[in-house]
Amino acid sequence: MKYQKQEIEEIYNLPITTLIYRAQETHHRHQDPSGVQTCALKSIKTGSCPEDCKYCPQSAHYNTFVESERLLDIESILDDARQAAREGASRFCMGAAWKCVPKGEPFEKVLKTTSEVRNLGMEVCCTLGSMTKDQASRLKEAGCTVYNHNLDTSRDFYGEIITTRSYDERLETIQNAREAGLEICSGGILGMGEEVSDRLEMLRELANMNPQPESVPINSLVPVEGTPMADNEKVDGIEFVRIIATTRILMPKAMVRLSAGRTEMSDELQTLCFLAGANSIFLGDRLLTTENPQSTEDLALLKKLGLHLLDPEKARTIHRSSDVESKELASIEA
Ligand code: SAM
Ligand code: DTB
Ligand code: SF4
Repeated sequence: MKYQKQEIEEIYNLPITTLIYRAQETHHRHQDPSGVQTCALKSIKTGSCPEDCKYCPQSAHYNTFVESERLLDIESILDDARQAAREGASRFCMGAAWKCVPKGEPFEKVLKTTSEVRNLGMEVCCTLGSMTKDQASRLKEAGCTVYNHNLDTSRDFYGEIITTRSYDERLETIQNAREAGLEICSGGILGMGEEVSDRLEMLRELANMNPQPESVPINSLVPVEGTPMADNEKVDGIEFVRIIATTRILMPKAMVRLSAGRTEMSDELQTLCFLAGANSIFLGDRLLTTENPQSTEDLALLKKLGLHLLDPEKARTIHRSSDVESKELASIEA
């Protein structure tokens, strides 16, 4: 059974009390409700990206503060991974500003880095652009757990923000990762000028995947000077919370990640997001190129809320199993 547009709209538009109640019910049934997954991010190859994603400071099409850097050495990435593990991160996510995963030496280096990070005991996530099934299999063999590749928005709105890569190419990379046995991390960005209906359409695409993505990052646009989205208006906080709750209800077993944009959110808004079913954050003072809250502040907030850090194994056993029955569960809960 696939989700239809109308039923998703009905969930999203519920009175907020009922919406959050339903999201909490789902959250308590399928997740450790007091656990929060913490992921660290590292840009291993920065800037000069040939893609024209209008939100992105790393695109070569726009003149931004980002200084390009070649693929980093394994040792310097490992230093950051060790630091992330010490700070309490359960997953280390490596991002590269590539159109697609390269062949030859750079890819061999990524594979070696992946194995070494895995040996530190953290889950490894990679986000390296488009990827063939063969490359996906090699990443999996090297110890990569998850591949992040976002849909970003609805199919209709997508053409307004990216022209150099198609929506179908994105779906193909996700499929390649899935067939190679990698878990899928896929979500999007709010605040790019899209309508609420585009956000819901993106959630429909994600929720109708079988199996559903194991992680769904919901980013709030970080407007960066020099990109065409530098002056975009901030997303309404309540609309953001509604999307988090809808994501939780539609994808009960996924880790719903409160991703970019948290530096602009109050503790209270983030708390509302946790109440609405978010259970994962990026930990560390930097995302890829932009700022994230200090980890000390984040850990203090989690402590104040009585939430604990999920260890990697626990997070995995909870969200790992097949999602075929998710829709049935969502209907039962209605
Ligand atoms: N190049 C790879 C790709 O596009 O898949 C991996 C890195 S890319 C930076 C990963 C994701 O970061 C994008 O898909 C987008 O959702 C998010 N992102 C990039 N710039 C952002 C911004 N300014 N605000 C919020 N999210 C952003
Ligand atoms: C995701 O959805 N958000 C992260 C991660 N996946 C790779 C990236 C956010 C990037 C924000 C802009 C920057 O720091 O460059
Ligand atoms: Fe390149 Fe990824 Fe940024 Fe798009 S989002 S410009 S693909 S780094």
